Amino acid sequence: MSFKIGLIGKPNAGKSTLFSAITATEVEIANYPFTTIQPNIGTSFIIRDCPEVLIHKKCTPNHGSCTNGKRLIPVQVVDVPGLIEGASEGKGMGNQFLQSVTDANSLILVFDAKEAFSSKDPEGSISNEIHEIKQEIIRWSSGIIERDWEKFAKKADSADERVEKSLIKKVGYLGIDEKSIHEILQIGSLPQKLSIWDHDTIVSFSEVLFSRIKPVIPLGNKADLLQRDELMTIKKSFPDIYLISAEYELALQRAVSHGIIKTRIPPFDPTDKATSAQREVLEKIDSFLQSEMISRPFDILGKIVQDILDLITVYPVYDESTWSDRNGNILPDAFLLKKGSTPLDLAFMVHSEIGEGFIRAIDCKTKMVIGKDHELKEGDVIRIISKTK
Ligand SMILES: Nc1nc2c(ncn2[C@@H]2O[C@H](COP(=O)(O)OP(=O)(O)OP(=O)(O)O)[C@@H](O)[C@H]2O)c(=O)[nH]1
Ligand SMILES: [Mg+2]
Repeated sequence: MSFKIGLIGKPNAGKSTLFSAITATEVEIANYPFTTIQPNIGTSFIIRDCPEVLIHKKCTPNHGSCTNGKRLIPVQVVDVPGLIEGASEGKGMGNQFLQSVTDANSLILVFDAKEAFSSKDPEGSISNEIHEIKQEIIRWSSGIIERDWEKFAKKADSADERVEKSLIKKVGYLGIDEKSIHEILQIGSLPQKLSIWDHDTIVSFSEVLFSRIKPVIPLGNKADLLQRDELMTIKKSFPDIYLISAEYELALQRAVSHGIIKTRIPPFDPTDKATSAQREVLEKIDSFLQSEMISRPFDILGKIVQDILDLITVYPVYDESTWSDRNGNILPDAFLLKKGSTPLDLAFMVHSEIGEGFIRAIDCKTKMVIGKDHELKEGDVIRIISKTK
């Protein structure tokens, strides 16, 4: 399963700059709104401790890479065109924006933290911006649900089926299941009879739906332009907001790709290629990153995957003693699975035939046989034994 993280926000917030920094893809970046017209799609990474260290061998990943026991596991990132109020009615890049939201598992809401301080009430301006963007998404999804609602609701109420099943026909495209719909109806105390739902009921439904299935993570960008006390103001009022400088992150990414530094992790040790001007910039970035208020994008992606999407990393292998596939590649694959997943879920993820022919699995760390209902955990190395060869 591939997980997609969408970068959303108002025009000029720095989404494409961040996208470029974390996917190492050059895209158009400019100081005017609506630079991005079509979504950019790229691959970024989350970093996990690789089980290779436990067997003292070097792994050979099919995707991503691994250095010194730190495995880079690919996740998809979408850079979405800037959003303005009225996008749900197709204004600005409305349609492209909202289509990308549908596909993403989680959304990073990028805002220009510097701009917030050009207003008299920075905190108010930040919470407004976050609220407005969330509302625009809700308006859009409510609009889709409301289309032909009367006809749909009448038919659903007269059919002999559970309300959850009927609603799946409306919102299933968002990747939600009946169980979650059931919970949403309970959380929102929404009526079971759909024909009595009015506009406000549909909006409430959309609100709970989105907060559950598309978590939005706010991220204040352009922190390099803020004073320390301004950074503190944001952190104090919004402890959950991450603060970054996409511009500095992109500079570091480019420095790595040009061989000026080896990694993006400070302290930087510039190579002979670095000019004195570049060394100066690197020093400035290094001291900026020292601040405990500043986050790094890869750490943020890691937290989203682990704490918000609740995913664990599991490594399927063919041979439980060498932890390799049939061709001798060590720990070739890393799969991201929902917490609570079982060896049977993993088997289906590897291949539907392997899932159908599932017999048992082996936990390669303990060499114990585990059944199809056993709960997998972070970093497990699993051999699946299936009728399918
Ligand atoms: N100082 C500073 N400038 C930044 C930062 N991130 C982006 N910028 C600048 O902000 C401007 C807009 O950046 P983009 O990445 O194109 O913004 P966007 O959100 O993709 O904009 P749209 O595609 O129009 O929605 C550019 O001039 C960037 O160089 C940052 O962290 N610090
Ligand atoms: Mg852009």
